[in-house]
Amino acid sequence: MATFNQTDADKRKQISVRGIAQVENVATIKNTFNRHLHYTLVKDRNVSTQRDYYFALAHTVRDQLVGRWIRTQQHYYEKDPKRVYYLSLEYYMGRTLTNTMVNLGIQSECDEAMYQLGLDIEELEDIEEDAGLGNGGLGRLAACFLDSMASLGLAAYGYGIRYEYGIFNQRIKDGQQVEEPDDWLRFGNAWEKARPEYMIPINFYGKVERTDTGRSKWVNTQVVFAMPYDTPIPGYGNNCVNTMRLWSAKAPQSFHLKFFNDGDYIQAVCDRNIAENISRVLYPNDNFFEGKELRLKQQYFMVAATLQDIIRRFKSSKFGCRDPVRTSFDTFPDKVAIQLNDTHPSLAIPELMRILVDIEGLTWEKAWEITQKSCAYTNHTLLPEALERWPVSMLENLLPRHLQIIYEINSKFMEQVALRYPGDFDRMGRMSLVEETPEKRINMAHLAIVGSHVINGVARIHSELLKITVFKDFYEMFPGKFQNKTNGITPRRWMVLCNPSLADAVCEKIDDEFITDLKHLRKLEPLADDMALLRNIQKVKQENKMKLATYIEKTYHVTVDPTSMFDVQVKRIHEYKRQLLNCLHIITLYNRLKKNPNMPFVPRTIMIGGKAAPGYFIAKKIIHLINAVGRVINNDPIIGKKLKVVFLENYRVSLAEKVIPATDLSEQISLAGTEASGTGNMKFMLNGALTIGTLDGANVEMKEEVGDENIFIFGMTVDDVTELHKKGYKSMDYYEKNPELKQAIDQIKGGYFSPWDQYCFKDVADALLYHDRFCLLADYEAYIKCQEKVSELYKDPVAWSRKCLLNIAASGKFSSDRTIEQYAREIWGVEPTRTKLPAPHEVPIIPKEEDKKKN
Ligand code: D6G
Repeated sequence: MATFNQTDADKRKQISVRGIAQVENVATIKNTFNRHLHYTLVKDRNVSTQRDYYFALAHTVRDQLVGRWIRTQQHYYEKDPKRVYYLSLEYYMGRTLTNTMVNLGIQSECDEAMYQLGLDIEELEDIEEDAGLGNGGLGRLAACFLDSMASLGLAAYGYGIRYEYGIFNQRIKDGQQVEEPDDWLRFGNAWEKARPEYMIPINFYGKVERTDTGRSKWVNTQVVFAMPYDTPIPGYGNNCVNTMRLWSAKAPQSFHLKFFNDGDYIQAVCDRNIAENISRVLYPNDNFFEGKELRLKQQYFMVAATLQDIIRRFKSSKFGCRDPVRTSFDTFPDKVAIQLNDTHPSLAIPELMRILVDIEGLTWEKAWEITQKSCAYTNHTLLPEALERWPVSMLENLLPRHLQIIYEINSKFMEQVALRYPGDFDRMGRMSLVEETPEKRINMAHLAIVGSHVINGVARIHSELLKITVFKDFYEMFPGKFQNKTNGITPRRWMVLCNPSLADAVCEKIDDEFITDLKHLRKLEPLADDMALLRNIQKVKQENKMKLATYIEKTYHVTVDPTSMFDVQVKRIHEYKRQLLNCLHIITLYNRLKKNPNMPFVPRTIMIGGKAAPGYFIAKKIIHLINAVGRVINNDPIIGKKLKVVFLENYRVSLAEKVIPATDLSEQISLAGTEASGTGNMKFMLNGALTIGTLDGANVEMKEEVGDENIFIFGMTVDDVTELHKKGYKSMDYYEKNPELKQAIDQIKGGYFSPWDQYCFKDVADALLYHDRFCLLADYEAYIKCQEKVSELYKDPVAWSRKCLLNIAASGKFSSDRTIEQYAREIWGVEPTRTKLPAPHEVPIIPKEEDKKKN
């Protein structure tokens, strides 16, 4: 139990962001908390655990959401605005408690209430399991977008899957990754509301028949039910609460009826699991396509349930049609925008066609116009191994009617291509939705492009590359369809929540407008020489570093020096992200120190964290190598405190919230042209870290915003990479020319870091020497030199923190509010209202009948 100490007193002084706790509200929160402990948790304080307290607080905070949630939905029903539907197979939400308190503006009240009850709110917050329903950037982006859509007052919905197991927990055993199941629902989930009354049937398998009227009918299907679970998504300070609706698979009563009838009751009940496996587990791949049938089932399951729900809401909405029930689909694209987060939900296109043509009886042409106008597709990667191509045989078996529809879409599209480019059969082959070799497959990106009115990339360089590489032919044919929407992050979670002291320091100088309009951070720019502000920013960083150092000591039993430079690379482990390049730098520093122990050296703590897909052999080897290198360096008395290497086990949203505010140097070192945007880069910038990076993804725009002199850019550009490949890239040449590089690779290859097995990392070294797909060796020298400049600057704390401040000041563009405003205006055709709804205790939203009469 917490006692009052100096830190608590300090926290209480920080009132600019958190506000001043109202005495009446604190009393109400305490009462509600005690009521939930008693009635919901059925505990008294003699037997309550910290987890019970967490749940009591979660329910107390949730109570504050309910009225706002219902009223927001009533408001949408009354006003009937165009609805925005974000379809995503991933939502990497992390924790909900603190975010809800921040967005409702009740953090100081809850703080005070817990304090008065003798509880430490931070300890309770740390008990919440992350909702890890995503792999990395793509899933976290969806989560940031939900926050922004609610904060901008858009009538928006996130639709996805309620995976029973999210992204695995990563344990490091003997330096290697071991995956453990993420049983995140084990203790229950205070934030979701199951809605069994709205279950929806979903069909699989079966065959297609023709009816007398010439319509197609999908028959003899196997049915699985989709059960919705709703999670509230509160906007920041506007009393809007949107819905994230996640579907869970439920076997129908009749599942395997044959077995029931045959008397094998037990087997029949056990087999219900087969149907319910659809929503069991998140596929743990980032930027990689794994063509498994269960994954295809997940995609269709999500899309089919969602579209039924969208159409149900469209038909029952108030305006747009004279009939009490909307019967015409003409207004559908004016009332519905469907955003596809990558191709994962691209079956929405044939599914919407099936519903409109086979069920609603529209003509193909009308249905196609509606589908195209309603759908838009976001591309997230250029890596060929990530592009989804489903085998035709698999679609034919699981979704026979959809395959027919895809063929029909393709044949009409090929006619269009032939008309536009007569005789250009190569082009037709390249643009076809159907790939013929080596196996017949459907190219889902082509389907998504053809079925959408807008296609967007996620950073300027990425959107430009799409137009001249993978989607070149499509861009030539439909130049007007291609847009850019540079990614963003929500400043609520990524500053106010994770770095409240920094938010306070900023507030003190420029007020709190930046929280809802991040461009206001520019007002800090003229204060770059305000020594008091610089000192304050330094102090905040130092405190965050000390806090992280304590966490690292406690969690990994590694002692780090909080005055050393915290150099951090956290993201999924992938060859293109080049964690190995970072590793080569570490080894180089180590070798230099060993050779010359008394050389002047800027101490560094280098932290690397991230999960590898369980089936990604080299990525797992890279984790092993980082840990092996760390073991040698951290235990070498000659190195001492100068250099430490920490692998941050089980990197996830809640760990990011601890690490990012404590970082000095952010590593964004992917090969130019491979990282579509990155969003981690933006989080670090917003929290006052300096970036070392390549001209890749959003780094390009970060450089533009902050100025060349305030970011460490190194290495090849996209054009340099193209040139190099044209010339014929041989990594061996670089190895032979650079003695430090040669030494590092020889050590990896020869077992220097793996005394237990000389050949342990031979594969890794050979990959670099013989198939260095991401040109690490070509960028090595530039990277090392750039790192030297970083160290040089770190010696001058004032110059360093001045640049930190300028980075914070220039990070406004990277708010997901800006991104969402652009999606809203330029793709969805809706105006972000930023309306503030009245709070439940204020006037009613819907006038009661008698009030209406009075007016
Ligand atoms: C609110 C008000 C109610 C409306 C409902 C819509 O509860 O009148 O019917 O929202 O819910 P959805 O149809 O948007 O799921």
